[in-house]
Amino acid sequence: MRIGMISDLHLAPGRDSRCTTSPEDLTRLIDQLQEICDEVVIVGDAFDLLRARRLRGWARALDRLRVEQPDLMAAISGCKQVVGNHDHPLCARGVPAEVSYVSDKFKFIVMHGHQWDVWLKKIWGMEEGANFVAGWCERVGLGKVSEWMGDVPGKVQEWTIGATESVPPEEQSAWHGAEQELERGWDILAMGHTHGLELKVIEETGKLVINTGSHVHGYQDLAILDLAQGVACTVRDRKLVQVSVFDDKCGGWEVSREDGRDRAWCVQEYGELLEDEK
Ligand SMILES: [Mn+2]
Repeated sequence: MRIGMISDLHLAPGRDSRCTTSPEDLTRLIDQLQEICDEVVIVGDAFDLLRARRLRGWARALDRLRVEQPDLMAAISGCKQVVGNHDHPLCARGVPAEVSYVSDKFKFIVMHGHQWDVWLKKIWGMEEGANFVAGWCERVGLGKVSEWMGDVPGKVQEWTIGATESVPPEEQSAWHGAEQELERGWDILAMGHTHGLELKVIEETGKLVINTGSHVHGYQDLAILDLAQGVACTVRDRKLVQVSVFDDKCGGWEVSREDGRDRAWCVQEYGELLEDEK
């Protein structure tokens, strides 16, 4: 089974959308992923529902999006989806917090990753309220304020718990959370949320974490996992970035060398997506 993944599109109606990939490009990308993969999963934050013009106006925002971007919304509805922190109202419409796949070799779980957020964001109503205010700051030209608000949870974490590494506190808690989740019996975990695009092998266990990137910083990110082949890869702007392969001998994942055969395999299999590699 082959699973394609994208995350953190942060789509909203009109000018409120933070998605930097055009609706046409995004629709095409999802359609191509559907062709190549058995399933496509949106790993959370497909929509920016907490920044609607009215507090809790998410249902209306979705209705507007459906009118504005019918093709894109149809493509999205053909995908599996897990909720993120910015579209968790979708729980009410049956979108799950996680999906999992079990093959002969691997147990694989997909979740957005906000589950491991710093404590400030977990206070009831805090994130919803803060995003509502941040959304309006951006609309009235106070983008700097909303940026500053976004930095607060990490800073508070730093002040109260102390920074131990050079890694930003929010990223640190995401990686830590992912490792802990893997210890519950999963072999592979995919997450979004940090907006980083990365394949990371946990040194001690050889387990794999796939971070699926975003579509809000001008990049078009995605990841593909082939469970039968034991090959994972990340793609940015239609160029292959990292490839990781499962080594049967040592029973763990490893990140493939630049000139590895596995890269050639990916280029051959995913050619449709990797226009620039040809
Ligand atoms: Mn998120």
